[in-house]
Amino acid sequence: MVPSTMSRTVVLGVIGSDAHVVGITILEHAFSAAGFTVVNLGVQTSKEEFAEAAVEHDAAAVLVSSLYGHAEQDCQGFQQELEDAGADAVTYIGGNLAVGQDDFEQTRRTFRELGFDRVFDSETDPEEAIAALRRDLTLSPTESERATVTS
Ligand code: B12
Repeated sequence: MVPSTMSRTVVLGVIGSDAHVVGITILEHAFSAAGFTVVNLGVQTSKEEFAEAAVEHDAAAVLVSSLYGHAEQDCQGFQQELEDAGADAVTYIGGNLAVGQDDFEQTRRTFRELGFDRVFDSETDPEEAIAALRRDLTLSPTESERATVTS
């Protein structure tokens, strides 16, 4: 979904009972340095908290992180939650999204079916996600970002 406003706010958090904090800390710094306003909800964030924050901050994007292998269960109904709250945001998910993650294309399909606009693996450079978001929000990419989007 492409948001109607030109907000540059992104809501970021780790979903479910997951306590891995390092990845979102890096993402917070990278998106802030790229000119986005980042609302970092931290670890162990519920679907409801993502939805409430997206509405409260008029977020252009919601970035969900999951490392511990339970993302598929944690994200059931995620898009519905955002919709019910009235959020209008691009949604990305990234991290270690499945146990083992042998076939990432299958993992990507699973999360696309759950409604996420883009799905990133744990090897993703934050710059790639930033370049993708600039494209999705039709913000001008920097020169070095132009060729980096593969997700
Ligand atoms: C440190 C660590 C821990 C620490 C976490 C400390 C903390 N508070 O952060 C502790 C010891 C607590 C821990 C616990 C557990 N862990 Co742990 N942990 C790790 C470890 C070694 C490093 C994670 C890390 O910090 N990486 C560094 C950061 C920079 O990278 P990152 O997190 O991957 O994030 C980057 C990318 O993934 C990506 N990214 C992440 N999210 C998003 C989102 C978007 C939108 C985008 C675009 C990109 C993106 O960008 C980030 C920045 O570059 C990994 C193994 C590994 N090498 O990844 C296992 C790992 C994640 N843990 C794992 C497991 C299983 C657990 C436990 C369940 C173990 C247990 N049985 O108790 C528990 C879960 C506890 C909980 N409730 O969360 C597994 C997950 C397996 C899976 N998914 O298949 C891993 C992969 C280890 C393994 N090989 O088995 N863990």
